[in-house]
Amino acid sequence: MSTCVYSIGSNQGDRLARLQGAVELLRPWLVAVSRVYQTPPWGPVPQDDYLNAIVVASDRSASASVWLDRAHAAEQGAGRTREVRWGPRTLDVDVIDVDGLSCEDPVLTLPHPRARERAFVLVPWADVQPEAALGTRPIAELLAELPTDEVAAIRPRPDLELQ
Ligand code: A4P
Ligand code: MG
Repeated sequence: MSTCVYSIGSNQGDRLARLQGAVELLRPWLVAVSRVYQTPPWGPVPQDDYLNAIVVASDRSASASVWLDRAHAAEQGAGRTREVRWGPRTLDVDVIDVDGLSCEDPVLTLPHPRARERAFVLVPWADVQPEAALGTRPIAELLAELPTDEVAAIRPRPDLELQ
């Protein structure tokens, strides 16, 4: 069995519908979906707030590259075009972790190299897998090391729910 943790994010158009579209594409393998959070944009590009969530998926036989293909298929389904790195997007689907594998390949780097410093990944992940680890570090420890204002800025949106 292979288990993949995805971070999904959107800050263009109908953001909740974009996230729901990713959940639909991943539904055959769906294990858990976090709450929806509104998050300030991370990175150097000024842009609107994101909605972010975490999706956990399992498949008897998927390899890590199959999980990446599914991420790209979900992005394409949302009509995503690749423009500015870290810029606004209809849908971003990042592979955060696959079975604790470690891989430096630029096509698929595992675990996701920036996940440990991103409250918008760690906060929703802790919703669904509070005992999870990223590499050798429990995510609860990584979260405790992030600046408290960055963690506090990840706001649950109980009015928005992924089905
Ligand atoms: N790639 C390598 N490893 C991975 C991985 N673990 N998961 C490769 C996904 N992709 C991986 O990604 C560039 C290349 O990375 C791909 O060809 C893939 O093979 P991309 O999606 O084409 O480009 P990108 O998303 O613009 O760049 P990057 O570096 O992936 O950006 P991020 O890290 O995805 O950041 N702020 C908030 N609040 N919420 C967000 O969701 N997202 C971003 C995007 C910026 N700021 C954000 C958010
Ligand atoms: Mg990405």
